[in-house]
Amino acid sequence: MTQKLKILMFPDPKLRKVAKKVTKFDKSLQNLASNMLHTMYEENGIGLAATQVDHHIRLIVMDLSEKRNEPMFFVNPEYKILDNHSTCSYEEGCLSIPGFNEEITRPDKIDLKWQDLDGNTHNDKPKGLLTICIQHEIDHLEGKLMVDYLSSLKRDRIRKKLSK
Ligand code: GNR
Ligand code: NI
Repeated sequence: MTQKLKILMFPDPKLRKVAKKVTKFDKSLQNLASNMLHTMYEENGIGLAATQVDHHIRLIVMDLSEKRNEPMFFVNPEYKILDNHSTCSYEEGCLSIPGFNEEITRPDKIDLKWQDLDGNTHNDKPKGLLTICIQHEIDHLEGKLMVDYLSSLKRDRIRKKLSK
């Protein structure tokens, strides 16, 4: 039975926890992944990190397809920046910071390594939105949020609005 999970909202301090590496590729990992995917679809998101649903393990779900039928799962993802001078800017949103979209600049040439839900290792140099989204999600696993790239003035304004 698939469940919709509750998403933590900024400035909840639990969003600042650093997620632990996944070591057991079992049924409970699969269950969490499918509940996260369901939650992401229900909330019309393109990605979701386990941290956002208060599970502090290195698991990310994503679907960048138009038809929302191409789920992707990333376990223990890591990336290396291939070129520090090549960047892209994109108006990002976050399900944990509803109602705020902000232009964020990130490296756009990365080498990505991850495991799937069975523990098999993969490696790729992503293109386009995947490059942006995976960095946004890996930030969540590190307890980092989109608003950390903004000025403290802007961040405080968002914090105040969401604390109401
Ligand atoms: O749904 C989401 N859209 C989005 C748009 C641009 C860059 C990143 C994202 S991820 C976000 C869902 C979310 O909060 N994931 O952590
Ligand atoms: Ni987010």
